[in-house]
Amino acid sequence: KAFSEEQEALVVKSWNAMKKNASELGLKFFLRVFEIAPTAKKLFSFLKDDDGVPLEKNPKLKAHALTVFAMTCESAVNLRKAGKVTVKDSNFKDLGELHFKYGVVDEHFEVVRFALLETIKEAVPEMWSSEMKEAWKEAYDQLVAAIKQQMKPSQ
Ligand code: HEM
Ligand code: ISQ
Repeated sequence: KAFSEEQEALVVKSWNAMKKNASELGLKFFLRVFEIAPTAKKLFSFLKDDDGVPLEKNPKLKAHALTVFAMTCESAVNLRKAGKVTVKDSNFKDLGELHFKYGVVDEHFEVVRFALLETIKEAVPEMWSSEMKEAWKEAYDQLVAAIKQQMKPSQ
């Protein structure tokens, strides 16, 4: 099924509303991921190195988490416009290779998807609906498919 204009609007609308609390949002997203999968913390170089620093004081953490939100929103826009997602983005040419190198596996993508959806639900409860959930889920799944495609360049 195609990604509709309405679905794009739901994603863009909620992301615009969430952006106002961007730093809180980024921290919550990360904390949610580690609540479900504590061992995932070890994957992030900027978290495993400085053990003493509390998560909320880590300068890299929020920016990284927000990138995932922004890219998923961008994915929704591309899905509607072009019917597909491409991660040829200049900054992160090889997102697939990078995640493979850091030891990210299939289960991690499911944990992050769950955490992403829960974080949105808590950030904009007044907007939240099953349609909104489905739109974000689809945008995320398609983005992940594009990243995974890069993880297996031979296929
Ligand atoms: C790095 C996006 C899923 C773990 C990155 C970076 C981006 C990104 C843009 C590079 C950031 C930078 O170097 O500035 C995404 C997107 C995802 C996704 C869009 C899904 C749609 C995941 C998942 C995991 C994960 C499921 C596993 C829990 C990591 C790790 C790094 C990374 C470990 C390297 C961090 C470091 O520099 O130490 N991700 N990611 N990512 N991501 Fe993801
Ligand atoms: C995946 N990749 C990079 C940063 C992230 C932050 C929070 C959750 C998932 C992430």
